[in-house]
Amino acid sequence: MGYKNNNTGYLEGLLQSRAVIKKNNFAILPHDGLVNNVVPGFDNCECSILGSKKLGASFVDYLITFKKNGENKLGFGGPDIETFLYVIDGKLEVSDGQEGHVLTTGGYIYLPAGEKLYMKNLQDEATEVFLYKKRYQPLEGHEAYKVVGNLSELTPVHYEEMDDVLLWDFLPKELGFDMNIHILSFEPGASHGYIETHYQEHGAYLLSGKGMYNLDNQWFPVEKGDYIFMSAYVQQAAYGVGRDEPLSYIYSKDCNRDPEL
Ligand code: UGY
Ligand code: MN
Repeated sequence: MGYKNNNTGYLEGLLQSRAVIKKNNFAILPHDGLVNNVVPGFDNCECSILGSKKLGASFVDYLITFKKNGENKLGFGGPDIETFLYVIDGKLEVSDGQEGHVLTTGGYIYLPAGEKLYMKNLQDEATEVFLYKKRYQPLEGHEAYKVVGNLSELTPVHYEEMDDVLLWDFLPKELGFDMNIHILSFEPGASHGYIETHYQEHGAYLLSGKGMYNLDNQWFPVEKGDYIFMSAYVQQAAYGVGRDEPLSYIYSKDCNRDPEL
């Protein structure tokens, strides 16, 4: 059920949800519970706000569906806001106001603070994207810059020497960047090597498969379409448990900065 599946109206059974919300700790937002939000600038779009300050995140994540003629002509971002967009499915024109790029499924763009992101659906069918924004933390002597590409052009590495876990990094490993976006992919049966506890936060959108996710030392079933917020220090690890496709998710992680006092 849920508006994202065009499956609204009364259920046969009782209302129920897998959502778990522990503000400032972790949250699981299943696809079925997402609602449509009006976000100024997004025309002919369905917008679901995922991680945000109200959940305890220092960034905002969105799932945006650009319908036919869906666009953002106002520009997304601002003077000190960096942005990242990943095309989950579809075809989209993106621009920094100077130069346009056509992104197809797997396409992505990062714009540094001060550059606004303009978007336009290029097909009659819907285009679905994962969108991110964060206040940029500058570092003297270093700068971030525009990055555009497609997942298919990136070479993954085996995550922490595990054959059946792949990791893709989307942004350069340079000090100008205060965050990175990654995809982690676990073959069925694969897992993290240990339960992580770290300073950095994550917002993760599950692109495929099924898994069991440990958050704050409790295990939860998760699947494609779920969103997970992991705050600083929360215990986190996953097993891929699907039968036929890997558990994979796109996620953000802050980096390259000394914590403030
Ligand atoms: O990069 C990470 O911290 C990543 N391994 N975390 C996670 O998957 N929850
Ligand atoms: Mn982590």
